[in-house]
Amino acid sequence: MIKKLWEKLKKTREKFKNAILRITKRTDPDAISEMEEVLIESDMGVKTAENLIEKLKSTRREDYLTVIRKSLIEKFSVSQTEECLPPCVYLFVGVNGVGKTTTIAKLGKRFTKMGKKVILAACDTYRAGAQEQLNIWAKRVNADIVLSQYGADPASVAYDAYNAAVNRKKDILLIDTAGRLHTKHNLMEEMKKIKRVLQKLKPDIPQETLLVIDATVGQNGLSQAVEFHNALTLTGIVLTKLDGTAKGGIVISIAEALGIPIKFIGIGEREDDLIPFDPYEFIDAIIPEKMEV
Ligand SMILES: Nc1nc2c(ncn2[C@@H]2O[C@H](COP(=O)(O)OP(=O)(O)OP(=O)(O)O)[C@@H](O)[C@H]2O)c(=O)[nH]1
Ligand SMILES: [Mg+2]
Repeated sequence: MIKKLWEKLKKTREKFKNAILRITKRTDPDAISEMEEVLIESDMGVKTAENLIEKLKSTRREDYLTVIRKSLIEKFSVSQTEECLPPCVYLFVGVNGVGKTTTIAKLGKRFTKMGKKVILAACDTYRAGAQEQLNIWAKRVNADIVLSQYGADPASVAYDAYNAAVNRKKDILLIDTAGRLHTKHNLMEEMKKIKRVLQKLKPDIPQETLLVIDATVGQNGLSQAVEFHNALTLTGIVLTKLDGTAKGGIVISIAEALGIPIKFIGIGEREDDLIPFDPYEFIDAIIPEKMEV
């Protein structure tokens, strides 16, 4: 797993590596401002980059790497996975195309491999093909599914799915939702309604409300996170498409700005390309202790 993370985060790592190696070897005053630029470009956020640079100004060059790694790791809040009485409900939200449905498939596979009984709820009744897409994944990852008609009320599909999960004695219910409606306002209202309806069934569900963000959009992901968090009180973030981007620093930006734990990261399109987020592993993969390696 860690080897895979290392491979997939190559682009972000290369970016940091070039900057850090450059700056540690130079003594001219421009080196540090160049470093700041690279940190900002990696999408870790202007504030984080500035704070880090301030720290570096009073740090010996040979200690740069240690200081950078330590300060970044400190940004992450630790996520505790609480035990829940089955069926545990995960609601996935996010704008269109970020990877919600794929993440559900990947997570479904993780859980079925752990011996859990998984059921999916196809609450995207909006986008053409969404029902069929989730149905194909359900078969592939060995999960049960509750499908619906296009145009149906997603909240009532979620309601039915929870009841099905209880009746069929499932351990985990993963709820897929639409990414685009006529307006952003409609999307938020629809997500809030799903949550309200579930909470009427049982006040402590969904146990997880996870926002899926596409890492390649960089700082835009941060504004999405703020908006969704205000509307839905998120419990975590899934950051997808970290493979193929040098913008891996967005993880740090989000963790710092919102204090919401990053729960999983997506590093590819296949079923196994989802990893539970571990701040230490992540920092090791983007800013390793030994840069020359
Ligand atoms: N490279 C890469 N591609 C991903 C990852 N996760 C999802 N994708 C791809 O992103 C595209 C969109 O994924 P979906 O899961 O359909 O996204 P969605 O959020 O459900 O989209 P809507 O239902 O239209 O809102 C697909 O082509 C996926 O294969 C990832 O971690 N890495
Ligand atoms: Mg989808």
